[in-house]
Amino acid sequence: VNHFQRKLEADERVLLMSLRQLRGPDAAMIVHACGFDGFYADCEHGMFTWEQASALCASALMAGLLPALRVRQNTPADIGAALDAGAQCVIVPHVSSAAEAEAAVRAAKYPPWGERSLAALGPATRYRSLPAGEIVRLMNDQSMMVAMLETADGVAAADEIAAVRGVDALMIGPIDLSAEMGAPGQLDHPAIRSAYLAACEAARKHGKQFVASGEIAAELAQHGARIFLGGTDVGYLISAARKAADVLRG
Ligand code: 3PY
Ligand code: MG
Repeated sequence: VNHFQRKLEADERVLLMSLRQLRGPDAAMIVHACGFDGFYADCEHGMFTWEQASALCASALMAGLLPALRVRQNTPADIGAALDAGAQCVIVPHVSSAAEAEAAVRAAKYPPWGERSLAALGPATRYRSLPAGEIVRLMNDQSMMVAMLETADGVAAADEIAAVRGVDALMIGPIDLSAEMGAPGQLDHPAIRSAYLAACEAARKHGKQFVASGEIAAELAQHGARIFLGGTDVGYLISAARKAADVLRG
């Protein structure tokens, strides 16, 4: 159990800032200075190379921050690479069934639980030369996995997905969900709201975490969500900079 898992067990909140553009070694310091517990780098839609993602994770681990990476696809190659890069939390997009969640867990856990390939020294173990058995035990215990539900099928299967051993948290992908519904970007749609509430309830019922974001985050906190996703680095930059420009112009 790592520092963040202990926080969650103590019912404390864990705040993650979303990264899209910050890719250098200063990112962890900036995220820390902003008051977040960690970051979530979106490697599905953000243009991070593995080298950049790994440097981000290494600097987060040095700074005592939680490095979370969203992988591009639910494949052993992507999930294994994210964990080898040093991610302590892997966010798997587009999980639509318990079978897909089980496949993600097999990719994320070492045998006998899963099929993750055992690597030698790397950022995930902070380059400590640990006995292989210890690496297996530590990583299987400490790596967290979030299943993103962003299809109607995924939302309908929230209960079975939450029940999968090795799925630590659920999260909604409201943009893809709204697009699938034929209402792209309508994040205040009642069906999106019910998806959040249903997925949060399913997660909590199975003793799992829920990752909350957006306008509904405060309400989800009332329903037991403890991991909170803030906005993106570039979103914060643009909104603050626009305000500053307006002030200067006025
Ligand atoms: C979605 O809303 O579809 C996402 O992937 C959130 O980043
Ligand atoms: Mg999405």
